[in-house]
Amino acid sequence: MGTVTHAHGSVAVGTGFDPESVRRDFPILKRRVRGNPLVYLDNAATTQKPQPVIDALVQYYASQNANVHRGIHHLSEIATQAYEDVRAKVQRFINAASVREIVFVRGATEAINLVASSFGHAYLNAGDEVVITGMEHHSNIVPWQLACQRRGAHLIVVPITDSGEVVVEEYERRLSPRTKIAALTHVSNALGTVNPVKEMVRLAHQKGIPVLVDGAQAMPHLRVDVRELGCDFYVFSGHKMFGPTGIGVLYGKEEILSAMPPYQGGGDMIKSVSFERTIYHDLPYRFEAGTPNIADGIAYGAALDYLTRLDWQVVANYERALLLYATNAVSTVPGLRIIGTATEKAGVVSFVLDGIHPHDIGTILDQEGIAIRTGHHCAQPVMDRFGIPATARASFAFYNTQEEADRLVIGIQKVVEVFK
Ligand code: 7TS
Repeated sequence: MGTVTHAHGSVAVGTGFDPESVRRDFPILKRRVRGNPLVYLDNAATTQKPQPVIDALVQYYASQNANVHRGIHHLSEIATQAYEDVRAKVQRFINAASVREIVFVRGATEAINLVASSFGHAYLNAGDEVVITGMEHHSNIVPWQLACQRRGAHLIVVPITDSGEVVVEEYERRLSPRTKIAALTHVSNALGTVNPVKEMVRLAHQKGIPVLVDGAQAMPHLRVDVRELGCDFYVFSGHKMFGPTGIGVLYGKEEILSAMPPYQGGGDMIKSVSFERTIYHDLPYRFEAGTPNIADGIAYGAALDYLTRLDWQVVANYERALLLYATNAVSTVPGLRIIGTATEKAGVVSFVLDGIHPHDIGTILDQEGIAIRTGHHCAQPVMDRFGIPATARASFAFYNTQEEADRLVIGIQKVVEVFK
């Protein structure tokens, strides 16, 4: 015990990325948990925040706070400008065609609910179908179930393989003349699988079917170009990409968004209101009723700036090498089985240990200061598919290190020892 028996190779040196160069930007990574240096491997749940994001939040409240889109006073102008600047940053970050295509929401969950509700209301009818995959997060299942129930439509699920992949032909076969939309995760939070969404979008479009891509787990790991993917909607959460909680994005092609009815009614989403008739605002404001999350939106801009400053190719190579290293390292533990062995993966090592409940793994690792998530990861159908109630999931970000992967392995070895 206490040693890592697999062969060492330096992940950082091999890729030219020094995680220490970013770790110092994330104050929380310096803290100790239960007497040990924190090993934060729950990045798929939420990522940690770099100092510029924290500073932006404080600065906003200390010197800029005002409501947006309404005041003619100085502070309101500053806040509005700062908030709208972030919309333009998001547009550039994902290469959207226009700021009108960037709708601010609370997160991926709200974005999907918005589309399921509004698009569903406009286009779903009795007998229609919505196609999803067998590896969706509950956020990309339940809103569609609700929409289908309301409209008498059906949810069609593309099965996944033992390695946790979608067979593209199986997907294609389920796209029918009744399919009104396909909603697909880019990266699975429970398995780490990266889906070939560009090809899946192309196949759907061949049949005239629009596609929503759930990018919640892709944005922290991949550089996404929505126009290259060609998808109609792309959704993500700021807090999973080093920004604050409570802010996220719905990207939607202007053509399709402008034909959708409002989701919520209220201030800011209208041009004029009378008791007889309300004229809705232009995009994107039509989908942003009420005072938005101004502070977190502005701080999210600092997260985008931070990510923009990184050499993404170098970071991606490092993350890939670290994931491979961690996968090989944990695989050396006797009785450990990895759930999700797709060829293309990002960020996630999900596993089970013979005869040991994942919650016990998580509890013992926590004693060592190692934070992982255990449970069904809001993807219960994935657990059912693999015939297990839960997994232990270590999820990585670019600030994680080879040493942390080693500590994870030592921790898991300890778990095995305890349960011997
Ligand atoms: N879609 C995917 C693929 C996700 O992984 C998550 C959150 C969501 C949508 C919802 O994001 P939210 O920000 O609106 O909550 N996934 C996880 C997870 O894996 N552990 O905690 C939350």
